[in-house]
Amino acid sequence: MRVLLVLAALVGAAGAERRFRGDQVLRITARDEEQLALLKVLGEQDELQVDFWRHPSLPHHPTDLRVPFPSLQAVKGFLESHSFSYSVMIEDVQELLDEEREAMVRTRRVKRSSRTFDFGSYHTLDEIYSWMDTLVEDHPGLVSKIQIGQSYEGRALFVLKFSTGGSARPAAWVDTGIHAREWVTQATGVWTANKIAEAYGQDPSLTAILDTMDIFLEIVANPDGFAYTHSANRLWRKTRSLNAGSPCVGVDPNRNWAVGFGGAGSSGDPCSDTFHGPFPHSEREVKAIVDFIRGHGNVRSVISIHSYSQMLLFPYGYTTVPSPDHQELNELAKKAASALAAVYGTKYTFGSIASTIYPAGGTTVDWAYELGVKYSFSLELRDTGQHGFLLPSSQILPTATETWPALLAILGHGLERPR
Ligand code: 0X9
Ligand code: ZN
Repeated sequence: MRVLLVLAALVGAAGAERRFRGDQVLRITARDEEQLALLKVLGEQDELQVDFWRHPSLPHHPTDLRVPFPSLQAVKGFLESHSFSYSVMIEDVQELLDEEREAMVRTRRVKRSSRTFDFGSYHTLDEIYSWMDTLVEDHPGLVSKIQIGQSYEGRALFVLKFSTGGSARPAAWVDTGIHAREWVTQATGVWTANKIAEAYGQDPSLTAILDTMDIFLEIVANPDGFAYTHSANRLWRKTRSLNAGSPCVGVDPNRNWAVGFGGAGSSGDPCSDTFHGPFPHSEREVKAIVDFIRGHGNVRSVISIHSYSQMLLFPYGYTTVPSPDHQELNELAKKAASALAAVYGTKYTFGSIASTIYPAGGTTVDWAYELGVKYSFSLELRDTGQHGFLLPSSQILPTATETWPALLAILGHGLERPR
């Protein structure tokens, strides 16, 4: 009975929430450039309202596309008439959303006190922000919270600082959740923050890292978008800034950086999910990170965490030309990916962004690399598309656990080498 009441209250409160009943995610494989071009055209048909979960890249690489129920017939007809090969990855998006919501309701019911936190379930922004305070209280000599700015809608942009002292130490920057809907990343950020706090003095590699450098971790890099995924549209990706002259909201915070801005894989259309924004660093959420990293002056590695696809990526994203450090970054990525695979056998591919996933101008890691942060990496966490952005919460702990040794490999490497 109580479960029913809680559910009814939630459904009632979520009156404005967007539903995805009957929407499907299709996996499409283009066999040549001509078919790739057709997929891009499909994405530009405003009336179809399709949503790329994985953008078209190269022939024989998969493209994942969420198709709203009312557009299914038209899209499938289009694919069949051009003899594409495709399969249905997710039969009904709403079913996964319902399961996710029920799991969150169940966790709330068993939650015993404000000091217990379930790392294996998804949480709201308020829950994450208040958990951050308890982490700081529990580890006062190691963890502090700083505010690096404010979001478009006025939310605080909080960063956890892990430091064992010293002055002007080199640092590592890690962000999760810059794309709002990539929920396993914020959850991994929370788990990782807790792990850092608990592993110091216990785990020799983390201890060596923190004895020499500080770690800055921004768990919810896009709080407006994240709040919106909870209240209105679970599949929201962008920021929530208003666009002058357009009814469409938001900028893609992973196309808004100054390097390769406006180039390949980004869009000038405010209605697009890859809209680069009116000018570089137009988004407060992006500008805050830019100012912080520049102001710090001694950031050695940047790790920007996304989902999904199981990839470990490095510059460049804006061009397929290899970066001057390609060889070293590739070696390090290989080492990190095998450390990750050693935990549960999860396979990650690695390489430059442009040649591994697809060209993308204006991304975080290209900007950081061009600033002089040699060890700039981006992860795409689980899975490879079975659930995509709607990864069941039962996979949070294994995802975070296997990612940890990969993070240590990258952070430890940055440590050993002079700039
Ligand atoms: O399109 C993107 O921004 C990334 N894929 S995602 O599904 N997370 O949106 C790919 C771009 C390069 N990857 C990263 N920088 N992580
Ligand atoms: Zn992303």
